[in-house]
Amino acid sequence: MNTTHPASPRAWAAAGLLATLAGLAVGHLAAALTAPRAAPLSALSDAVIAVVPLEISHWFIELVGTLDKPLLVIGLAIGVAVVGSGIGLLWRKHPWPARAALVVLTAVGAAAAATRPGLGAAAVLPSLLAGAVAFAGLQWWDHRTRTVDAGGRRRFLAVVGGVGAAAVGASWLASRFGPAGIEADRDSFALPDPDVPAVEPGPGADFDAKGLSSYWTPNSDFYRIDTAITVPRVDVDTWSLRVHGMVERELTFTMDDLLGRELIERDITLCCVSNQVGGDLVGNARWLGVSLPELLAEAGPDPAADQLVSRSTDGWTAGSPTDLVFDGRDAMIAVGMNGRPLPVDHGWPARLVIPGLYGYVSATKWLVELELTTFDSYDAYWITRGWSTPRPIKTASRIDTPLSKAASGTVVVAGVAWAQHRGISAVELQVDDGEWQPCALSDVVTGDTWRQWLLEWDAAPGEHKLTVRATDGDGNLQTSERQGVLPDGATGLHSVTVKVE
Ligand SMILES: Nc1nc2c(c(=O)[nH]1)N[C@H]1C(S)=C(S)[C@@H](COP(=O)(O)O)O[C@H]1N2
Ligand SMILES: [Mo]
Repeated sequence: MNTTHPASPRAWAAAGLLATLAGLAVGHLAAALTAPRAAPLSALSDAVIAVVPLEISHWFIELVGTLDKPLLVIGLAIGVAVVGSGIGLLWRKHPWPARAALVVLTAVGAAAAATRPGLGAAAVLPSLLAGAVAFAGLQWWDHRTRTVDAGGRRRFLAVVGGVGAAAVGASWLASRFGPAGIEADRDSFALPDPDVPAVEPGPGADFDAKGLSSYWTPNSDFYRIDTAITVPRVDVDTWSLRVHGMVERELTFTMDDLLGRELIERDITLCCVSNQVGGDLVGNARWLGVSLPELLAEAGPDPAADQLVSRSTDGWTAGSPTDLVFDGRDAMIAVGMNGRPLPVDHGWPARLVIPGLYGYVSATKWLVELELTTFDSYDAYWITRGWSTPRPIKTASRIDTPLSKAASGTVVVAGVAWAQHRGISAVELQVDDGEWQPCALSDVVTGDTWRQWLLEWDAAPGEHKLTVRATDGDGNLQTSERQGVLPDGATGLHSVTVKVE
């Protein structure tokens, strides 16, 4: 049978879809081998985050929470797939406009990638490759459908589908074992011993109660918050940290430079300004790194510089008050977290940790620059998006256990409380409308970490409401007034309703 069957519109749309998906897969593979953030969908998502109006992003995050990024990527993938099908459909009758549309789609991806901070002009390559594969695929389909029998369509399906599937598999392998896969570097990184070890908190730092957060949050459980669609992959061998701005002399440090300095180790609790009352965007880790004020001092900071802007390799910035950086607290550039090199998700190879400030104004991951400037002359990432300039962390307390059910009799009620750098001096629990009862507090040695609290409650059957409140190290009681997370952190008391049987 060698007659020509003109392909149906549906077949053209399917061909467009398949060619586009194969293109995306090949583009993804090219990025996985070079710069993962340059993958077409990753770069597009990043670009959308950068340009979308504030109101829309707030509304979206409010609606879907931390699903925001996966949903954005999936939404864009569907969008590109729909456009690809449309191009296939258009090509059937109008091949030239369809070709032009494909070029435009390719250019959008390339432009998104090229304009991502920290990526160079070579970042256009994955998108160009994706476009070329889609183009070649549709061109071939066009040729087949116009000249040969239906068997040719099956071959198209097998070849283009096969190219796409092979690229997906190869990307997966490349992301783990390929040249841009930095996990091996990180895993083989020999973390030195500290010159100044953290003070051991002793056995009294952890009540070790069932359901209670441990004093140290394991790296695998540590909350992660950042704007990165694809986590930056930094090559530690070429990494450097530049100190510039209002300084007497610009300085640049390599990883060897950092490791050659005095290494300090500190327990510091990190928390996110967008943590809801009772939420889990908080964790305590043992950080290893170098003193931030000592390193900055070598550059000779201008006393008029009231803001330290720290910049990530992906362009994200935080602005911290220099008076806090230099007031003697353990502000540090960390390279180790809980005895391991910094996990990639938590900023490998180096990040900032400043006790007493929320993450968005202090805890820059994938750190590459420190710039001394003023608050008047520069607004950092979240400040331009409606969040407050740095304010102290709000005193907070959380019930970890029980959360919903308990057996009558003695019930261990326990949780954590934090007010970094001021410390926690008391925690009280209220059962229903009863008196506030003082809770036992775990032993900690600095005000920079959270403290566990615990109360043995004689629980009678029925439904009971438990409410917790803390007092910080300055003697100020946690406020019961409810406030949302914007612009400077939520307030209010955490309550749980427990069914006692
Ligand atoms: N490069 C970069 N660093 C960043 C962020 C970011 O989006 N990009 N988010 C900050 C915020 S808002 C918080 S709360 C902390 C969270 O650190 P973690 O993910 O290690 O817990 O990282 C901070 N550092
Ligand atoms: Mo945050």
